[in-house]
Amino acid sequence: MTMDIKTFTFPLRGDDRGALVAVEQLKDIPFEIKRIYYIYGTRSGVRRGFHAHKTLDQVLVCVNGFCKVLMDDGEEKKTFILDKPYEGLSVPRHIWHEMFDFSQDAVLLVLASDLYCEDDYLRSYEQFLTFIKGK
Ligand code: T46
Repeated sequence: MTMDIKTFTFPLRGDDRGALVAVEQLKDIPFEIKRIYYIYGTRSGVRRGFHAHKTLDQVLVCVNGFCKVLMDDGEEKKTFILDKPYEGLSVPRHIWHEMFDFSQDAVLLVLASDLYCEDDYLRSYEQFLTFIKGK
């Protein structure tokens, strides 16, 4: 199986005043955005995530600083670096993900296809493997 992770380069609409990036649902990313959240002030050495989602699709954008994202579909693992405020990285449903190596100034913006629902999380790796094997 090859992991279907997409990267998006958003159009830059800046001018001599500085940069501006706009992201539109169903145009720049392939789903309707129902929720936005962001992670910042992550302490050095902290690793976050450690879960997959049953139905949620997301796009991550590191709008300041940088961080890394490990993605795992149960067979293959890939690590991505997010360090450009005009680039998005998809985290599709059914992908185990971990975010790490946050720079001190990192701001990780997340565009999500649905509202927060704790029942959508697969928070243990065993639960994740059982879920994807039963697909
Ligand atoms: C994900 C990665 C990329 C809420 O109440 N509402 C929300 O919308 C979110 C995202 C979280 N929470 C609560 C749930 C926990 O009590 O905030 C607390 C911290 O969330 P969590 O430990 O899940 O954070 P991360 O950084 O491990 O994961 C987050 C998202 O939860 C997750 O969906 O894919 O970022």
